[in-house]
Amino acid sequence: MNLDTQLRSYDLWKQSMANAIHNYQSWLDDSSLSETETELMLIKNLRLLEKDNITIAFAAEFSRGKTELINALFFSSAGIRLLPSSPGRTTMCPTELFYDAKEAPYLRLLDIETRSEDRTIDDYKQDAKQWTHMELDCDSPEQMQDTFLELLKTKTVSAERAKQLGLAGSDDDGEVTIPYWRHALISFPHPLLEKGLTVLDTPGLNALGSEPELTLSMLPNAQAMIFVLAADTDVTQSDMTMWEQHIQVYRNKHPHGLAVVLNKIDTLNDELMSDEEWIQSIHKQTLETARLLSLDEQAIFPLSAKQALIAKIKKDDDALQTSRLSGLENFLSDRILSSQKEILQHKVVDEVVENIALAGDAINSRLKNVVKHAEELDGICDKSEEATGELLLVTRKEQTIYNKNLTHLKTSRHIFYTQIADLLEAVNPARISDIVIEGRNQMLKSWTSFGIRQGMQNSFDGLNTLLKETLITTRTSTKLLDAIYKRFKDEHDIDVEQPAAFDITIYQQQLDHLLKKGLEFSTSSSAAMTGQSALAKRFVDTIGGQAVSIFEQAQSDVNTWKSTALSSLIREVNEQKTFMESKLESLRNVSAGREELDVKIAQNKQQEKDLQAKLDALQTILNDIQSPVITNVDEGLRSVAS
Ligand SMILES: Nc1nc2c(ncn2[C@@H]2O[C@H](COP(=O)(O)OP(=O)(O)OP(=O)(O)O)[C@@H](O)[C@H]2O)c(=O)[nH]1
Ligand SMILES: [Mg+2]
Repeated sequence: MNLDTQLRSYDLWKQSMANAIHNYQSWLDDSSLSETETELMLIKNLRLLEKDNITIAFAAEFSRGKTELINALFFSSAGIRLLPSSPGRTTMCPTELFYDAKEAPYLRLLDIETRSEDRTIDDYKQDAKQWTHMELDCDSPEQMQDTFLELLKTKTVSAERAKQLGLAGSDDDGEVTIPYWRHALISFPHPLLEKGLTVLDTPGLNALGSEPELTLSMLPNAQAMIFVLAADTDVTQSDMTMWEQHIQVYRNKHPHGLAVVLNKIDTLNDELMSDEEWIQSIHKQTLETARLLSLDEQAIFPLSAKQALIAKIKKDDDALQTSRLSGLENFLSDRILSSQKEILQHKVVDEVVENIALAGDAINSRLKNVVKHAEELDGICDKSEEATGELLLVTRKEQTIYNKNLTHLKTSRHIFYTQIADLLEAVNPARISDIVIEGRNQMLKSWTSFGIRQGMQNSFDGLNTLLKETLITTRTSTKLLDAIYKRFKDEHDIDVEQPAAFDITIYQQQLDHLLKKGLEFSTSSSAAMTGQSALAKRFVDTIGGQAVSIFEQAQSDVNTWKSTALSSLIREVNEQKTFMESKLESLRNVSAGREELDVKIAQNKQQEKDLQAKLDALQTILNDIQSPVITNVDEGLRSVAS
């Protein structure tokens, strides 16, 4: 399947999962089992599905053909070379291509001067007014082509100013050429972009070193990275630097997300060569590239982006085949989409399925009660009035004990909430911000890359100590919960699943990972950073911002724990309470006469049937979520449309 078909089927998969979640919401309402926490969790997951997008990033030294490859892969239908690609340095700023349904197609540009401000690019993205906005006329490829020339714009400034902006300039007092724009956003109604694909084009090594956000957040978060080398230059020293400093880090994080392209294989051919000789020379260079990067030969995609673009525009299938673009296309569709599916599976499906299991438990236990009561009612049929009276008495006694445990549950919940309040204070992002800012100020004082590393290490030690403090509170709370659950299980046979406790190790790992990334970056860019306070400052801010968001996540997880830790037990206990009351009522009625008893028995039968039907419906929803059936993409598209 090609990338287009795969993306469409991926989109259908997400839609059918969203449908199943909607069905589950209605089911919960019908079963009087909906709760705020569950409702919020489902809404969160629906949003994840809606917002999910796939980013494919292109990184390489300048002039390797990244932009040409993007044109060939995605934009040949325009019939022209849509994004500017030319010899020498071409793309001057990182460029994101995506589709924004809320507005007419546009190119938005962020001024390079914003680098002297403290705000991150992500922050600027929330504020459209800060960008220079240009409309794109999709009916006129020429107009778009013209507009995109902005991506190449540069300007001349003093070396001093370049330094202030954190851009590496020459050391003398002369003038330097710097990019005019810092970042570009292109919204364009292309079928793949409409399905949630984002393409990230980057300029060469210089830009990576000078825009920490690109290196530390945009590239690492991409689902696929395409590293481009060119056959006409072989693998140069700066290609190797890029590989070692940036691409390998990515590969460690996403072992299946990286593709290495050996572009411009057409340049290995000349008119005097036979096809066989040309194939041999491509093979030889592919092997050599694989050896230099210590990769398998299969991990390298030799191709010609230029030939592919021309062949696609001219609709020349033979030439397209010769360009070997399809190998890369297949890689993107197979690997990337399936690994993204796995991630969503993990994030959305697992959580919803776990919740469905809890709901199933609740209905099963209702069913168990109803069946038990049916037996009791049957038993009463043969019993004397005296025996019925006795049963009434026993049930009343049970009720008293039950109510006592209920009071106990309420007190325990109160204690648990107090402990949670402590925990929330310990991971309070505002407090973390203070630590991060303090660390940052310390680092600002000692502006050597050693100072930065030292300062970063100290701040992270501080953050880790905070996390360790939470460990004791978490343990005490878990013990308390265990005791409560055990009590209701032993004394009242209420056996509900206890939700997973807050686990701090996840955040410890994330902090460690962040620190490692930060240290790696500061080592690789130390030359660029020394004396460049603007760059160093932004780097520290990027790292600090990510540390704060780790704690934000921790806080939100503690809150989830707070609301889920006892909720299913309380729900179950309340159900039991209602059931006990209705049992008492039936017993009282039964003492009044035989007819009443028959009515009760019939009602009970009906209840049993209803509950069974609910369980069946739930099973269908579960199947739909776990393995939505999308047999044929086109059929699926039709059925979704209807
Ligand atoms: N012969 C040949 N030339 C190519 C091929 N792919 C790209 N080129 C040319 O190489 C030059 C550089 O291509 P770009 O796409 O601008 O390279 P880039 O990696 O985007 O470069 P920067 O934007 O500067 O980072 C252009 O003149 C392209 O036409 C190819 O497969 N074969
Ligand atoms: Mg380019």
